[in-house]
Amino acid sequence: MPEPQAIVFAPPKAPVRRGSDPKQERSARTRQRVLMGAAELFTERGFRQTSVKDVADRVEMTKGAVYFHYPTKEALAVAIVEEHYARWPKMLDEVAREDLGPLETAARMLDRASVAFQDDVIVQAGARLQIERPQIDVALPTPYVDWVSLLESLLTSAQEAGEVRADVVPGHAARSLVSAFFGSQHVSDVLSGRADVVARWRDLSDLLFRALRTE
Ligand code: LUB
Repeated sequence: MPEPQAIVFAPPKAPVRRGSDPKQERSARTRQRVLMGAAELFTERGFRQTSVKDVADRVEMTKGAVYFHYPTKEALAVAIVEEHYARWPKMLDEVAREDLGPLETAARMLDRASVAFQDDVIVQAGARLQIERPQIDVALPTPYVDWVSLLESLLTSAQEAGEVRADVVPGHAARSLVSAFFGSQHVSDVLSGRADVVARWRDLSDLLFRALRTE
């Protein structure tokens, strides 16, 4: 597959080198446990309806232990949104190894994203926190733009390879795919708690990619 013009997701962060220090490993595990507990609560109740005490109770720790790892509730939100975004370059690395064409890579990435929205509480919480951005007094990364850039890059490569209709504007089509995906997963969340998010995205994806492909 021709390399996408630019891998626009930030490169995946190097995995934390697990030193032999058991204390450091225990602290990392505790930090992750707190993050997952907060992600569950942010997904279930939202940022404003979740207190640090709620997080401490969910993970059966003291508030002090939570504050040791995350000094504020906003710091928890930032960490979760960053973890949400960190999922995508890792996913792209895995999908790129399947050596699909650029158009199939785009489709596969979105399919995999729908599975992440079904199963991954960090992705679910990241999406809800981004919707609640106006209520969170901390700078959060701008959503959607990295996905639009990646899909534009893949659709441009696909068009150059003759896989996408010549009259398609890759940047516009990329924005439409991200908007369609976000809407599809949101409707599934509201109507079914995302129980049907993968199937419903597949329906919409089939329609959209059929419209993009050259005959
Ligand atoms: C994804 C959201 C929600 C885009 O990573 C992101 O930019 C996203 C931000 O909350 O959906 C999925 C194509």
